[in-house]
Amino acid sequence: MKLPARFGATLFCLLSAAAIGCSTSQSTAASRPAEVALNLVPAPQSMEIQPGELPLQGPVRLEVDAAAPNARRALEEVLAGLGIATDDAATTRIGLRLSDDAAPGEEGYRLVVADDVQLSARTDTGLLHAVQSLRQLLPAQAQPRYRLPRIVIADAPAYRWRGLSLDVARSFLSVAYLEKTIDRMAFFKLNRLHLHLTDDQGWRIEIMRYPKLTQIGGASAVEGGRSGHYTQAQLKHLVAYAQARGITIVPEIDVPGHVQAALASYNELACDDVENLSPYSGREVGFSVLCLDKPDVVYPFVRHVLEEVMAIFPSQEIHIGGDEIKHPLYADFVARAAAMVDAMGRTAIVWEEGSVADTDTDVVLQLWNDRYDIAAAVEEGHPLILSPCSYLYIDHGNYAGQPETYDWCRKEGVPLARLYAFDPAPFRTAIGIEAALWTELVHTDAAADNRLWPRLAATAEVAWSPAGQRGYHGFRQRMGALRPHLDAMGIRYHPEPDLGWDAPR
Ligand code: TNX
Repeated sequence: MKLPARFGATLFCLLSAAAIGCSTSQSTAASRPAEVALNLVPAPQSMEIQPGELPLQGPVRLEVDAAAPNARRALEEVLAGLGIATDDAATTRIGLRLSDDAAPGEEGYRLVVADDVQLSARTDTGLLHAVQSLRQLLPAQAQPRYRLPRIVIADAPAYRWRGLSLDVARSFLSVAYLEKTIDRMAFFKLNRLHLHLTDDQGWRIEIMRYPKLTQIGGASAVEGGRSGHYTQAQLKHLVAYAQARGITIVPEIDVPGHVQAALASYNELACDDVENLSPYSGREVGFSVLCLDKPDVVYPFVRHVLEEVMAIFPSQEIHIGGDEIKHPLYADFVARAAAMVDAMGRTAIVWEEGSVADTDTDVVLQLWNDRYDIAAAVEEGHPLILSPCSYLYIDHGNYAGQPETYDWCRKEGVPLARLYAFDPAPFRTAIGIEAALWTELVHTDAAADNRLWPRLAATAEVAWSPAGQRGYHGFRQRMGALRPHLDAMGIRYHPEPDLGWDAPR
């Protein structure tokens, strides 16, 4: 994606200069008062700053396309939060318009601030992203009056998959915490929440046909972590909550390994010679497996579970795990499970190890190990979700030696600058990236916030903004300036020195 030449000066300004007082050939720093903010994360594809501002005083008139209910609700929330009233007789207009213009794609949008504010997109989701940009152009807290920069933004994501993977199996996270996380992800235009719902230490999704999975498997957790499970009604609620914010929840049922919680619940899923059938709360992985020598037991189980999963989650992609298991029948299992997903009209995602299986080339592989050889799978055309651990495993420290973090993949941890430096471009078949928060060592909401933020904002920019439009220098300034928004959302972020957040406010 190439930036039109006329946006060059603006782009330089956006990425390199101090965000406040940013100037172009058409508007000077002197003419731009300090309270007009221009700090967008992720950086938009293109942006043209016009001279002057649009003052927002008193109520505004909303003109909203009836087919954009989610964007409307998001806009109304933003305005209500800032104390901006709406009134059909007001002179300043904010328009939310669906257009047939194919250019912005499924998620793209245009935001024009002139004598009024016009947001347009092809879809409600595109308009949701436009509302988030507008929100970032406004202050986080109510003020006596507002000013918007006159601006033309034409924006669309570089990648269609911009995700967070959350491990709720090792240590449970409440529905309320997931809702908050969805709201915060939406602010940065992230669009996939992958829930790792099952593992050795816990089974977190209610399956009607196998109630013991949550009665027994839901009662355990990693040592020091939280147990629990989600009912199907709660998960349906979360799916709708996320959907209304432009986010798809992607469920993961991790098979055939990482299944001790399932074996402890239904012993017949284990091979007959397996003696250890107790719930597990350790941290070691790679010891449990569904008995692949009992296909008549294992495959109906997997199918029944997947049927219930698919009735809850409309996501086209369904994750079936497949990590860290060595077994002569492993490749055969992955091929059969992926085919099962396909027969149900969905597409399987498998951790990278699954590339050894003979599957359709539309099966998505999730890359996590920096040294894993994925070349053959790329050659075959398998789409990739990129989560290389030395960049995107945010269970690793915000800094080297951070307490309660892993460092097995990178002993220096995964500081913000490191994550930001990840370049997806060399992976020809990548559909996007996903940061992963494993929770062996993350047992509270505060710890989760600390590991997620601000690194998820960097994840969002790497996935959304084309390489030419992003740079760590500008990101630091823009992100640093968005701190009041993070505070307003109640995020207990890591006090990142690169953003100046270690200094007291
Ligand atoms: C590897 S990545 C795992 C997880 C652990 C994580 C800890 C992957 C597919 N498996 O089971 O939680 O490392 O960093």
